[in-house]
Amino acid sequence: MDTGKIMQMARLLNDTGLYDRILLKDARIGVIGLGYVGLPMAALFADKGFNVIGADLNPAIVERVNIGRSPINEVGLMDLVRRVVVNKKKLIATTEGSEVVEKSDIVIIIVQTPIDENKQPDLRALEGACRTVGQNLRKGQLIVIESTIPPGTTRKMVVPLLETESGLSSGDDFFVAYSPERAIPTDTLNEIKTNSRIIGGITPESEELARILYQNITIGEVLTEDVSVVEAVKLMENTYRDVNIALANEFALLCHGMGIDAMKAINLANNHPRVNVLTPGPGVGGHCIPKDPYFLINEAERIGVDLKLINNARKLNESMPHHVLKLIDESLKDSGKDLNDSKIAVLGIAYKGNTDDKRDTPSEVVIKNLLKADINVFSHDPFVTQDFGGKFSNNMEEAVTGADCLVIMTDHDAYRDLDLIKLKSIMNPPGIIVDGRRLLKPEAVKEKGMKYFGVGC
Ligand code: SAJ
Repeated sequence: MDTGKIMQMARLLNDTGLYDRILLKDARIGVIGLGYVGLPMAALFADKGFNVIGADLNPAIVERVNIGRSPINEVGLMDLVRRVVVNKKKLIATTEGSEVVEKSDIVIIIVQTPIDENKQPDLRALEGACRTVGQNLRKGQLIVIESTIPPGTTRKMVVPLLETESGLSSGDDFFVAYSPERAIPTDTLNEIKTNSRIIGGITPESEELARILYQNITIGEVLTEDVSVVEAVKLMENTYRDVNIALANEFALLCHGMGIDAMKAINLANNHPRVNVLTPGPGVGGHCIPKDPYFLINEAERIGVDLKLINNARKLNESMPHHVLKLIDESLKDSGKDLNDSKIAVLGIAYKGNTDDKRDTPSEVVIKNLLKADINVFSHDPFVTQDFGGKFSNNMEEAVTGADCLVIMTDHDAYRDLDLIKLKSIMNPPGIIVDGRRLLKPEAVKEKGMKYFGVGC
């Protein structure tokens, strides 16, 4: 370690004591935002022995956490929350962000950063959290942002807000770091614990404090870089996924036209050691991938760079629910049926398999468009409790009985092994299936005398 670094460390130890307190698990951690990643992360720190206080504006979430229950369906989270709240008494929740800042040495902000109807970043939740933190900030605290943010936000928005509201100076009086969450919903706990973590501090001290903090909850590498680079890394990761899915979707549209099975082709292509094409589907949903590329697109427009590939990938993925609508119409016409007189059963409301999250789900576009055209829509999902205006049921048989067309929108495990004989007996003949997720084998469906239409075949 060079002399400068040693002096910085010495300053940390002397001035704040925070370094030691993190190592001793004596630092108190506050988490603002108890959502899909905020709660799992808060619970993991609590499980490691830290006293954690979390804030969420939603009183229902706070109430549920405080009785030791998880408000979301995520593998292992219910048990973990019960353990840290009820048994270990290491995690409590409140609706007051100010209380979190007052009672903590470290505050992690992990709130939603959506886009608005014009696809511009909507940073109101982050701004509100930064103001609350700033107004209650004390010398020596470490503030970490985990939300996905547009390039430059830490230096241009977060730090100035914290300084203005507190009257303190970052670097001299308090520490700021950016470390985006990188865990995939449905495997969140495991990925927080094992994925490598990237950290950018606005000073070397901030970076070092954040580094030793996160080493407590991950066995993955903890990598550090300039804060602006780290902001760009997170956006690159999700944009890469969006573009890769768009490639799969475009190929699927081509294969559909050519009468070739895109899944067979992609699976074989992925056999090549340097190819990893993702899976085509009915669209890209969730809170992250459909909006993160727009953070890049907006910044590119501002500085006059034309992002052709990223823009077109987004448009293509946004068009996929409309391709499903086209498949529904085509499949009914093929059997001499009229969409207007048909009953459509949509299987899957969540944006992807085995989650209860329906934010930005492609099913919303499909269901709302069918309803707008006055079509009779029934829907089912094992995890959610309502859809977007159709007749929803948690009982699949109820949703599917009498349907002319069954549309698979979500890759829930529960839909992988559908009983085709049963389906045929309760659907209107011939029993049309539009498989947006390619969960069923076309040959198996056709063998039963039913009709199969899938994305990419
Ligand atoms: N999808 C496809 N085909 C695929 C994979 C996904 O159509 O081959 C669809 C899904 O069905 C879903 C959407 O894309 O509708 C997004 O799902 P996802 O599983 O790709 O991603 P998320 O949004 O659940 O989580 C992503 C992850 N990012 C990456 O893997 C690069 C996660 O690690 C991030 O933490 C998360 O975004 C986030 O919060 O940013």
